[in-house]
Order: sequence, then structure tokens, then C-alpha cells
Amino acid sequence: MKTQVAIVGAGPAGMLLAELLRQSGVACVVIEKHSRAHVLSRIRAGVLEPGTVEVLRTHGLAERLDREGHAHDGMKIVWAGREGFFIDVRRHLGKRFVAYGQTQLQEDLYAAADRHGTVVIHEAEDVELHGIDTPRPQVRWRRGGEPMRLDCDYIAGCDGFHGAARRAMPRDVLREYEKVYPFGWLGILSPTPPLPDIVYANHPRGFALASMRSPTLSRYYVQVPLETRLEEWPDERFWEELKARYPREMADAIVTGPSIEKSIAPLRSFVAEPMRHGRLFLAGDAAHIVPPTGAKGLNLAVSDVFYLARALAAFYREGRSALIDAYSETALRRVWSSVRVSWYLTNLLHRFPDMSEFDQRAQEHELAYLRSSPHAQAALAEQYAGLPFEDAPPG
Ligand code: RFL
Ligand code: PHB
Repeated sequence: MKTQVAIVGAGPAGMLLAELLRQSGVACVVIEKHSRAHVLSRIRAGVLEPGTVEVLRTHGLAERLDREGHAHDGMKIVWAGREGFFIDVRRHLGKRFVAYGQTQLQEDLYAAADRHGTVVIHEAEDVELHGIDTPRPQVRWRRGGEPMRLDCDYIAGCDGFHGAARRAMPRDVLREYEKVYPFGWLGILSPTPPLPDIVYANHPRGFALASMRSPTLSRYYVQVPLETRLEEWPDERFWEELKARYPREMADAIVTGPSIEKSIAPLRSFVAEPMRHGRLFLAGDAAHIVPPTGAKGLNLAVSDVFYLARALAAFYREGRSALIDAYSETALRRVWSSVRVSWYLTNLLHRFPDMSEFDQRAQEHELAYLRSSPHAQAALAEQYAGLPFEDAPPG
């Protein structure tokens, strides 16, 4: 098989890239390790930044999102025994977020691919990337034991943190920056009405988060030690612990019910630089991971893909390679901004096992400062909303 761009991974990054390239007249094939049913069953992100929504709207991918998504203006922060406050993104930036599940977005992207006959190959085993330093790179894999090969001009590595693409970068080219946090998030999805706002809580028992997917579907998380096992957390224990971490009135307003999904995610910050080598580009979780505290992972996948699709379209349409050459640097500016604010919010809102009394007091005073200063709130609102996308340089 031959194509212009081989896309490895059919997560949100890979499937969005396939659709943006198609709209620019660039041919591509997507190669995915898992089955379509598996990809569509993953429950992950739920908060779309204003810039993400804009990209989806501009490319005709927001019809269901505009119908079913729940627009909101910012987020609340509460902490034990004190009055909380609201980071009002709409007031400071005139922009709104949309609560819309990654699961739904993934369905919308598959529907777009189906409408236009985009080739997505599932259940590809032992995916390998070859010749990324040559003008004719290849992706090779096995399907049902048979060896398969795709020749292309470029490869987009959209295969997530554990994928094959980043590992195909030469060791002496790649620099990796990493921070692993000493706790995880235990999350549940429940068919119950959510609280009206997204509420982050800092409590001596640990961090908690109240979020939403729809008016009848809520998503909650509590900070747990890394060695926690799901079996230790029947629904009753989860609800009790969640409520214990919120102020009284909020705890009373939380509607409990059965969980329809329950999982534990460890927290990590990770950035691989550069995001391009030779004919290989990295996009999304393949290049970087953020702890979920900033709700940034999916949004970064979308901004990487926006820059990458624009660069490849300029190359195929006008023979311009300047945007391809600038891709890594351009994408990394936005990546580091979101990595930084996710790390900041993680430090601000969690109880670390090795926290000293000094650390604790400094954290409390940081929260008090944020609550009292409209300037600090405006700065956080700007970063929580995500930096605006950069215009393409003229030429
Ligand atoms: P994905 O979604 O991991 O997709 C990668 C795809 O590549 C496939 N794959 C391979 N394919 C071929 N060959 C190989 N060798 C392969 N290895 C893997 C995989 O099967 C998969 O289909 O990466 P992508 O597309 O970059 O998208 C990134 C997002 O999924 C991720 O950043 C977010 O889910 C992170 N995240 C959140 N992001 C937000 O913006 N807002 C949020 O509110 C938010 N909440 C979250 C989150 C992630 C969470 N977890 C569980 C990690 C909440 C949680 C709990
Ligand atoms: C979610 O709705 O799953 C969610 C919301 C905010 C976050 C992380 C996850 O920071």
C-alpha cells in the first residue's frame, strides 16, 4: 500500500488529523493497534477548551457537540474549612468551555471517517516504523499473522504514550522531561445529575474533583495512593470519601447512584523534544503527558494536530516546507504552557505524602492569594483556557 501520510494510532489525535488532511486534499491511512470497539469504549477526558471547540466547529465536526455539549464558564476551587472561589474564564477572556466526552468526540471522528471512506486499519500487531531518515519511510505491521507494509512520504505518530512512534526516534536526538507524582486518581462515571460547576477540592484527606458529561451523567475523582486497588473501592466507599472532601453544602448537593465505570489513573508530566525528526512527527500523548488536573491532554492533542495538518497542507498544496520545519517548536510552545499550568494546579490542589508543614502553609497561602486577587485569577483563567493558536507566518 502507498499513501502520502501514514497515521499511527486512531485516538482523537490520529482520527482528527485524518479528517483535517482529507479536507485539505492530502491522502492518508490510519493504522491502529486495537479494535474499533475498544477505541470507542475508552472513557477519558471531558473538558474541551474554547480553542478546541473552535477547531472542531471550523471543520464541520461540532454538530453533535453543539447539540449535546454543556457550555460552562470556568471552574470552582474549594478547600477545607474556607470559602471557595470561581475562576471565571468567560469574564476574563470572553470564552467558554464545553463539557463533552472524549468518547463522544471519538464517535464523531469515526463517523466523519466513515462518511468519507477514510481507510482505518484496526488490530495491527507489532507496528514498526522504518526509514524515517529517508525520503520514503514505511510502516510495517502484522494482521492475523500476515506481514503488511505501507509506504508513505511522512509518518504521524499519534499512538499515545505507550506507542511505537516515539521509540522510533534516535536516542541521541530525543530529550525526555518527566515528573511522576506519588498518587493517582480514582474516577467514576455515574448516571446521576452533576453539580452545576466543575469543582476542584483541596482537602486534608486529599484532592477531589466533581465534573460532568451531560445533565444526567456525572464524573467524579478522588486522589488515592498509587498502590490502591479497585476492589477496595465499592461505590458506597467512593461516595462517602468524595463527600468528606467537599464543604457541607456541596457534599449535600452531590447526588449518588451506581457507578457505570470505575478506574484508576496515575499522574505524570512528560514531554519529548523535538516533536519531529526527519519524516516522523509526534502528536498528542505520543509526545507529551499532563496530569489530568488541568484538563489539558485531549486539548493538546487537538492543537498539535491543528499545527501539523496546516503544515502538511502547506507542503502538499504550495510546496512550502517552512511550517513543517517549524512544527516542533510551534507545538512545543503551547505544550509547555499547558504542561506548566497542569503541574501548577497539581501542586496547588493535592496533598503530597511527603509534604512538610512549610509546604502546607505555602500551599494554603497560594490558595488564599488566588482567592483574593483578581489579577491572579485572570492569569490562571488565561492559562486554564489554553493559549490561543498561533497564526501561520506569512510567506
Ligand atoms: P490516545 O487517546 O492514547 O490514542 C492513541 C491511539 O494509538 C493506539 N496505539 C497504537 N496504534 C498503532 N500502533 C501502536 N504501537 C499503538 N500503540 C497505541 C491506541 O490504541 C490509541 O487508540 O492518544 P491521543 O490521540 O494523543 O489523545 C490523547 C488523549 O486521549 C488524552 O490526552 C486525554 O484523554 C487526557 N485526559 C484529559 N484530557 C483533556 O483534555 N481533558 C480532560 O478532562 C482529560 N481528562 C484524561 C482525563 C485522561 C485520563 N486517563 C485515563 C489517562 C481523565 C483521565 C482519567
Ligand atoms: C473530566 O471531566 O473527566 C475532567 C474534568 C476536569 C479535569 C480532569 C478531568 O481537570
